[in-house]
Amino acid sequence: MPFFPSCFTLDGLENSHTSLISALRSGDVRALARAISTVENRAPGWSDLLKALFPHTGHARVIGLTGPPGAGKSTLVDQLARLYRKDNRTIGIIAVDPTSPYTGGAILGDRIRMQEHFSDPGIYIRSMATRGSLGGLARTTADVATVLDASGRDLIMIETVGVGQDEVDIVRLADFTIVILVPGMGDDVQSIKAGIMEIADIFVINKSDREGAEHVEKEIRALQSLATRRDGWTPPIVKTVATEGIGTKEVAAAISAYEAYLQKENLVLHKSVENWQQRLVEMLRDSLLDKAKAQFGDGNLTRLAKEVAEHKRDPYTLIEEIAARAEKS
Ligand SMILES: Nc1nc2c(ncn2[C@@H]2O[C@H](COP(=O)(O)OP(=O)(O)O)[C@@H](O)[C@H]2O)c(=O)[nH]1
Ligand SMILES: [Mg+2]
Repeated sequence: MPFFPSCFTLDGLENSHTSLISALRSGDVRALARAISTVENRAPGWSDLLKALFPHTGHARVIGLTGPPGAGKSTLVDQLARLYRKDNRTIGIIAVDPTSPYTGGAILGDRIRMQEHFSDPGIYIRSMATRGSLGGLARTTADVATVLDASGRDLIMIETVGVGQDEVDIVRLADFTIVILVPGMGDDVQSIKAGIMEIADIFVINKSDREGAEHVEKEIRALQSLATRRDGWTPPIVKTVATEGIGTKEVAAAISAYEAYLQKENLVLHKSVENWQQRLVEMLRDSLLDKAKAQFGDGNLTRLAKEVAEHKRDPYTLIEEIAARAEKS
C-alpha cells in the first residue's frame, strides 16, 4: 500500500510528513521502513521528505564494503554488527546486490544468516532493489542512507558487489570504504576493477584460513607502492576469517584509526566536501534528465532516435533544443 493515499491534500502530505518524521526519529522501525520505501520508490512526497530529514542528518558514520561475490562481505558485516552492538551502537545495513535482491541466493543467505538480529531493534537490515532503480542506484542508496542517518542510527554499513561503476559510485559516497579480497584469486587482484582498488581506505583479506592470503597481501602492497594517496593515508591490510569472527576487532580498529587520522589531519570536512561534490553532480544530472525526459517521453525518444539513425536530423542540434526546453521548464 502506498504510504500517501491519493486523497491526501498537500497539507495532509505535510502533516503526514511531520508525524512520519517524529515517529522515525523516536526509533519506530515501521516508520523507518515506510520512509525508506517512499524514498527508494520515489513515491509522492519523496523529495520533500528528504528535505525535511536532511537537518537531522550528519551523525551517522557510513561504511561501504565491497568485493567479489562470495568473498564473505555479508559474513563480515554480520560480525561487525555484532561487535558494534556490544558497544550499544545502533546500526543500519543496506545490502545492494545486482542478483535479484528479494529472491536471489545471496540475499536469501544474508537473510537467514542475519535473522538472529531481527529481534534486535538496534539493527535494521534493508535489501535494495537494484534493477529499475528510479533515481540511479548510487543516488538512491545514498538517499536511503540519509533516511537511516536521520533516524538516529550510529553506523550504516552498505554492502555492494564490487563489479561495476554503480558499485564504485556507491562506496565512494561512504565515509570509510573497505575492499574485501580473498586468497585463491590468482593474480586477480589486478583484475579487480582498478577503480575499486583506488577507493579502498582499508583492505580486508577474508578467508585467511585458506592458502594464499600472504600472496594477496604482497600483491596489494605492490600496487600500493606504485602510488601514494592524496590524503597521505596508507590503507592497512587486515586478514580475517569472518566465519570465525577472527580479525573483526582489527577491522573495527582500522576503521577507528582511519577516522582518527582524518580528524588529526583536518580532513573530515574535506572528504565530506569531495563526496558532496560528486553527489551534487549526480543529483543535478538526474534532475535535468528528468525534466528533459518529461518533455520527450519514451515514445518520443524512439521516434527521435529513428530520425537521427535515418539521418533526417542532426543529433547535435536536437540535443541543444532538448536542453534549452528543459531549462525553461
Ligand atoms: N572458509 C571461509 N569461508 C568463509 C569465510 N567468510 C565467509 N565464508 C563463507 O563464504 C560464503 C560466502 O559468504 P558471504 O558472506 O555470503 O559472501 P558475500 O557474497 O561476499 O556476501 C559463505 O558460505 C560463508 O560461510 C571465511 O573467512 N573463511
Ligand atoms: Mg552478501
